[in-house]
Amino acid sequence: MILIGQYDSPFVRRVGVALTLYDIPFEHRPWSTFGDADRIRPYNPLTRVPTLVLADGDVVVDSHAILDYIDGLVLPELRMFPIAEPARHRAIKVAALAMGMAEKAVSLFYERQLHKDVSALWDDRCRAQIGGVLDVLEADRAARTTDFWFGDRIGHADIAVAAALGHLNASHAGLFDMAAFPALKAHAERLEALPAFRRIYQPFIAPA
Ligand SMILES: N[C@@H](CCC(=O)N[C@@H](CS)C(=O)NCC(=O)O)C(=O)O
Repeated sequence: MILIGQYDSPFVRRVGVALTLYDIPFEHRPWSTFGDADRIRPYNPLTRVPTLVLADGDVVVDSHAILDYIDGLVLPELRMFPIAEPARHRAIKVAALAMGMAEKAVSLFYERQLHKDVSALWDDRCRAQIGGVLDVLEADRAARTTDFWFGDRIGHADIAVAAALGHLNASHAGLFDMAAFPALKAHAERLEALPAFRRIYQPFIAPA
């Protein structure tokens, strides 16, 4: 299978890290959604990443859908979203909040980068949404004592939070002071030190 997209995208990175942790071989095409849009479009008319091209030519888009697909390739006991409820929806909620926050960070970046006149309304709204998620995730993580969010085994929720924080702090350096979110900071540092995170990494490059 082929994973399209650059690892400075938290959505692409969470997929690359999951494939790596699952030991699923894949090829990587680090194509930019702007500079390489013509290469991405034949696979995904949205020209968004991550885009996963399967061996039979089928294409899966959107990181959550891609993780759903690749989870089906591994033994149930190895899957990084729990299968049983209520653990499953709790983990999916943390991952969805983290990825939603990342979407707002991307949106804020595009607003500031691509518009000559930045909308103060949109800018404020994105910052409030990101800050709100940081507060909720910080409180949740601070109440837990385990190495990972839901115990001693890494899961998609852990990866989503760390990937989102890495992207937020790289694309909006200094916008949020991570000293105010010590549990999330420690969580991200623990994850970033893992070999899979070190391997699936790319410094942030502004879209052009
Ligand atoms: N919900 C999507 C979000 C993906 C996304 O926003 N990717 C960005 C890159 S960080 C992108 O493709 N942006 C180009 C665009 O939206 O036109 C997912 O989880 O995969």
